[in-house]
Amino acid sequence: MRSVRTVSAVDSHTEGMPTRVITGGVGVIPGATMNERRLHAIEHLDELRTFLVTEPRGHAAMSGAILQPSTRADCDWGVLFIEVSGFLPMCGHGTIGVASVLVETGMVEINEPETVIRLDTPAGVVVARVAVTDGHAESVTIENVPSFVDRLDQVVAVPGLGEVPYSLAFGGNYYAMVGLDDVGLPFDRSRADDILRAGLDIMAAINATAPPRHPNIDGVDHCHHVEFIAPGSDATLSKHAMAIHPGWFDRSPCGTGTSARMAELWQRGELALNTDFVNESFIGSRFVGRLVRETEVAGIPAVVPTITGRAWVTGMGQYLLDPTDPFPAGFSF
Ligand code: PYC
Repeated sequence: MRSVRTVSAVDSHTEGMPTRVITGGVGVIPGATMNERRLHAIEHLDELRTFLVTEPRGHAAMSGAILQPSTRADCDWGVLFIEVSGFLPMCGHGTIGVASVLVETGMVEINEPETVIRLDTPAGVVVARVAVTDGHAESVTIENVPSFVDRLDQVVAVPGLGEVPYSLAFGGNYYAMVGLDDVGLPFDRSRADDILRAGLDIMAAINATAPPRHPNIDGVDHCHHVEFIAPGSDATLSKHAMAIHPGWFDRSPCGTGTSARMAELWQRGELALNTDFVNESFIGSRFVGRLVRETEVAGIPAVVPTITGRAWVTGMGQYLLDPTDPFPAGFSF
């Protein structure tokens, strides 16, 4: 075999959603913070991301995380999140996958029954508490970055859909939250293409007219996720279809989306601190969320969420690049 690039990975899935955890072959990405590394990677390393997540090594709903040395003394590892949609500031299912892989591979000191791992992410410090039995990661609770509402009960004009009511919140990424009833679609995977089309059109309309901008994190300035809320959802149990740019659904219940949704429910006075909120994905898998304290972000009222879910290791591999490969950066279909 010949290869001009060799990248080592441990593959996992979190409640159905893949996280390819990159453990070697990338080197240290320049930047004094993980967000600086993310911005550097967006500019200079996009072909590494597409090499790892698009076809033929990945697929249209692939996601991963590149391990890095932490840029902070108080964290164990740094993480850069990669997806078909780009380099995310934060990813909940990805963090649960990373924490599980770190435990299962012994890349952190393991304590039973709980191993605490502090992760340096582009959006801030995320603490993962891994329930460990006999060296096995049983479940992970992450304490996410502060989450807050950007706007409530707005309307956006979307070609083909008309005036669509939505709210927008940050939970590590920006999420537009839209009732499926409001776009006349059922919570039914047989209508996935129609739901996805509606989601992409809503994102485009929001980004064209009133894109969000995080007050503290550079380069977080668009909405690439639409959380379509199923009829009958409430502040105890919510079901949703998460449409993500450029055209796929989260298979997991989406940790940052669950955080954004809890911030919205809290802002409406419908979800109190320290109360379980169950969020179910389009494939029926679940995260349990909680809001653990109030805080603020640049003067905006915010909450700190925790998300509990499970991840499983699915494989280990080395991804190679033959010098004659006609698709050195992969491709999207
Ligand atoms: O779990 O936060 C998440 C996530 C973001 C995009 C896909 N999953």
